[in-house]
Amino acid sequence: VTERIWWKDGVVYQIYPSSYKDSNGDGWGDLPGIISKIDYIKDLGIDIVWISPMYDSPQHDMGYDIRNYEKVYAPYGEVADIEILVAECHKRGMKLILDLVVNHTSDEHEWFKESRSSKLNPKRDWYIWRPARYADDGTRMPPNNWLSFFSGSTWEWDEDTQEYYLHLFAKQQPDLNWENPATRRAIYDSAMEFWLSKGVDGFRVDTVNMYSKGEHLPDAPIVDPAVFEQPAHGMFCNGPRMHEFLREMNTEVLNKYDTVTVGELPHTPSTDHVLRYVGSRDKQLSMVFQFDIVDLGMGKTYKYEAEPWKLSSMKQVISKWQSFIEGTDGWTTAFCENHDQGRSVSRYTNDSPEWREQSAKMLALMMCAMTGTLFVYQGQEIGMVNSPKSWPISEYKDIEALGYYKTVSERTDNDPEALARVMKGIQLLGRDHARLPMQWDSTPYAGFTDCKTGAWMRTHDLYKEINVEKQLPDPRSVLSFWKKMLSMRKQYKDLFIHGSFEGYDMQNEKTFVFGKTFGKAKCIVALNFSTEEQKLVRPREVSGKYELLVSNSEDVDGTEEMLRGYEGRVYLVV
Ligand code: TEU
Repeated sequence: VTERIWWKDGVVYQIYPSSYKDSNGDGWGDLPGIISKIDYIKDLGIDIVWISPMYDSPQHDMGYDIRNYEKVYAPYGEVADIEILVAECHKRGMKLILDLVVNHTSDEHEWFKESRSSKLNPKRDWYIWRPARYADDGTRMPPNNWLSFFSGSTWEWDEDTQEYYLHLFAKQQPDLNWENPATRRAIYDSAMEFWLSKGVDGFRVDTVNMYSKGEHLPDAPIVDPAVFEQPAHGMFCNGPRMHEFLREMNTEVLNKYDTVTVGELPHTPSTDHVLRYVGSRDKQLSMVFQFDIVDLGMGKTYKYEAEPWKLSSMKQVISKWQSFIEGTDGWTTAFCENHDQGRSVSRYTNDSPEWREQSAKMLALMMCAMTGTLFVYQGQEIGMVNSPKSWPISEYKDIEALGYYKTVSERTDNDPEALARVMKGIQLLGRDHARLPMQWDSTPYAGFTDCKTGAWMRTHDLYKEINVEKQLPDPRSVLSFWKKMLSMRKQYKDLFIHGSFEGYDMQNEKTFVFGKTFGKAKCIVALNFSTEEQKLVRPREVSGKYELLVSNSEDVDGTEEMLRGYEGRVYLVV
């Protein structure tokens, strides 16, 4: 019997603070803006609110570069606003979790300023410093060939102290040295205890498997002889002391509170390895995000060199990460959007005007039938779609996409074909798509802000068609469908949240049919991932009478042999 814990049955709603709601007209979202929407969130059927980094930051990576863990970024508000938000959530029976970003800080954090000030500074060892290597001709080279997530070397030269420091992400995001116990203590106190003592209910843990890098930091294997820096995930993910650090984090901090943790676990394909993080007896993390589903269609070596993906691959990865906890004491997550991804309707289905609502509802139906804790990203509940293809690169703001675009333009001497290819990748996979202002209504800037000069990020051209105000009263809207599905997920929580998953007809590239079973209860979920009608093939393995529980098409009674374009149905098998 699976343990019933609040964070297992709860639905999480992720808020990106810069883009949710601006309350003071400066063009940036803020905490009072979020507080003003708390009843909207509750009414949607949400149990846990997760806010992406709202800490003081120079915003090179939208707050994932933290200058001070104990301060709120001034345009977002102040610490007291988080206390109000906690209280408002708790009053409504909801929980609040924050983002814990402790693989790195901003280079403007006091700790780093001290660390870089001198080799003799007591905090020198709080970050990862290494001497240069020298080529035969005397050229100075970084300590290894690792490629940063945001292009270029992971090493930045410090002229004053004549050493390099490590940054897996931007050069403004130096990596903390977790080998040093004093660093870990400071992280626990400043980034965690400070907020938990204010009533926060846990954390989404950023890049949780990168803290332990080992001592040696060897070169990554050469994959592209033409370039020096190489993708090197295998060299720094899941390092030797990772599990020890997480156990310590629980003993030292988390166990004192009733918390949840959800860790980001990129580049960890082995189910056995993931289980080591999420088994409940060996307490490390409550659950993790495993990224196979959102990696579909990304270039294998360079993300924005997009590749076609197949429905059979999606089925395979969903099936893998739905099933791996069976018979164990571990737990899993279900998600298909976050602030680092293109919108699911545009990536997995069809965002053309005639199909986008139908396919948004189908994805809602699919997600709500999945085992694990469900995560919904702001705007997903109204079927927001990727930025228009007509937008030039100058509308994009994300350090990752712009970094890659610049690398390719330099490397190819602005070859139009290469740049067009990258642009296509960004139009599909860019992180900015999820960061556009939330579309509240059809007033200027989608009701996100009343700033005369607009929002910090351009509002989607389609905000008059896709917005909350329009969808709220409409029983046929994407939003109403999400609400219905979220309440159905609660009603059938055994099957949907805790059931065991089985995929059928796995090679079919048009339809996705899976079953969920819990004790004697069983349901079949059938989804059509195409615009044409597809035959609903009932799995031979399943016997019993099919009773239609829900469809995203209005006038369907369940006896129809054919699934309509982007139709999804759930049948109870009795
Ligand atoms: O992302 C970490 C991560 O694993 C990256 O691979 C990320 O998924 C990648 O940029 C997508 O191509 C987290 C945050 O979610 C992201 O917003 C931050 O930029 C990053 O950490 C650094 O803190």
